[in-house]
Amino acid sequence: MTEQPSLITDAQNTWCPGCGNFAIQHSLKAILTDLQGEERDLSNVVLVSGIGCHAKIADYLNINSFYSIHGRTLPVATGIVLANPQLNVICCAGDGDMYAEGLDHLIFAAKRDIDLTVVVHDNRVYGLTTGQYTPTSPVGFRGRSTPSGIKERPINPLALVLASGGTFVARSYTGRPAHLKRVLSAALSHKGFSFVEVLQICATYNNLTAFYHERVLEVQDNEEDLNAAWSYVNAWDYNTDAKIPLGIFFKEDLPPDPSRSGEKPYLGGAERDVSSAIAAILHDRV
Ligand SMILES: Cc1ncc(C[n+]2csc(CCOP(=O)(O)OP(=O)(O)O)c2C)c(N)n1
Ligand code: SF4
Ligand SMILES: [Mg+2]
Repeated sequence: MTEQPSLITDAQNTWCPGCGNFAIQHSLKAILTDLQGEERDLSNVVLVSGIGCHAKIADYLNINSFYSIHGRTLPVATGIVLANPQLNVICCAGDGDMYAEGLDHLIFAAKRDIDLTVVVHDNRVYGLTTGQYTPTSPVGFRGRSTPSGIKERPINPLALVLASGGTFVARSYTGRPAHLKRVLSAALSHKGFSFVEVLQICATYNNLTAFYHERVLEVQDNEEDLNAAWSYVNAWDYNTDAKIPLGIFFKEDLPPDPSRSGEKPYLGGAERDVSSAIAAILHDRV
């Protein structure tokens, strides 16, 4: 076997001890190591990160990466997929990143079944900016900007993605590394839009380790049964004390279309006419 470069860079790691980002980094590294073992060309893998603690993964994993801006992983990743459909694109985004600033992009990427993988590091807090609430923080969450506790109810991101037409919808947890690796690996193999919500421990501003350990429950994977998918997704609303299912809740392989033969629908054929592609996307949005 050819000698492969290390998958971890020399950059100094500044995540706090106990941070769940380490588990996501190690799971991705383990998957990439397996790919190296199969002599797969990792130059076809691109990681796009947002801004936040999670985003430093782009500095720490030694693969092609694009450190984007807050809430804009998906526009960048979509552009990369359109420009070169052969690439395997992974978006590592924060919950603030994806569910607040970037929410509309998530809905449209799912709707369009863009062929990429979204991994949300959902620590249910703005970690980098020292502990403000996010769309998935529970009622009563006390953060730096809300010392009396928030009154808003959280959103359920899995329900949102399922309703938007996501063809691979899953949840895992940084406290279950084997499960995390399996689910991320399945997401990366999916042809189409794959979405993995990862419940991630923030050791400093929102340490929910005990809460999750008591409640998470690995369930059987479900493929095309939409009713089963809805019952998994609705079992926990990000606010109650219910059991929290982990697993692949929905997977559907859409019939072959141009995007699955190496040509993306917006490119309108074999020619990669980027200006027509952009015009087509804009037309679709208005
Ligand atoms: C458009 C924009 N708004 C706000 C910020 C400031 N900002 C940087 S990181 C961050 C929070 C990140 O939270 P999250 O996405 O949950 O990532 P985490 O740090 O928790 O991994 C904010 C609000 C910014 N950089 N850009
Ligand atoms: S603040 Fe939280 S999310 Fe950020 S590095 Fe520390 S433990 Fe991790
Ligand atoms: Mg966060």
